[in-house]
Amino acid sequence: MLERTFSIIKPDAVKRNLIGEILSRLEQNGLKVVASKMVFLTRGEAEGFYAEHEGKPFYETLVNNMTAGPIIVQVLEGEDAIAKNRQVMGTTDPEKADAGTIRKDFAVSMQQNSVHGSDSPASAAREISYFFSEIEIFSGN
Ligand code: RTP
Ligand code: MG
Repeated sequence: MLERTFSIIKPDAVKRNLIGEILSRLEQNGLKVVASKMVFLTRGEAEGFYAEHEGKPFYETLVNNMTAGPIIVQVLEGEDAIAKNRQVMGTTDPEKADAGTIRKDFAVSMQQNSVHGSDSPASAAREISYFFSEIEIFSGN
């Protein structure tokens, strides 16, 4: 099924000049960028984006890391884009990630794990609309 997912290239990756490397992995796996911009999240924006994790032990560090520098937010489109993106990303903990995944090859740690990807159709819809309006998304381009 042709699907959209939401993706972030996180501050640790932007800082280390890895935008192109990461985009290549996504594109080579059939994910197409249909919306993209660079933003620098405020604390409030990062807290709102990660509201589902509020109260968890890693929440503060997560918000700190996500506001440590600019990020690329993007909408990816493709066949089974949500699952495909998470497969290309690899598991949250880079040490446990499969060989050839973005996190295995580029992540620094579980907290600085280079990318984000929506985990369900409902999160994809919420996360896309957190950053983009429909007229900024060029589906099927
Ligand atoms: P993401 O949302 O970033 O795509 O990653 P995910 O689904 O693999 O992980 P999730 O459980 O949604 O957690 C969001 C981000 O919080 C950090 N985290 N740290 N135990 C920990 O130290 C821990 N657990 C999660 C990670 O940076 C993760 O990407
Ligand atoms: Mg998640």
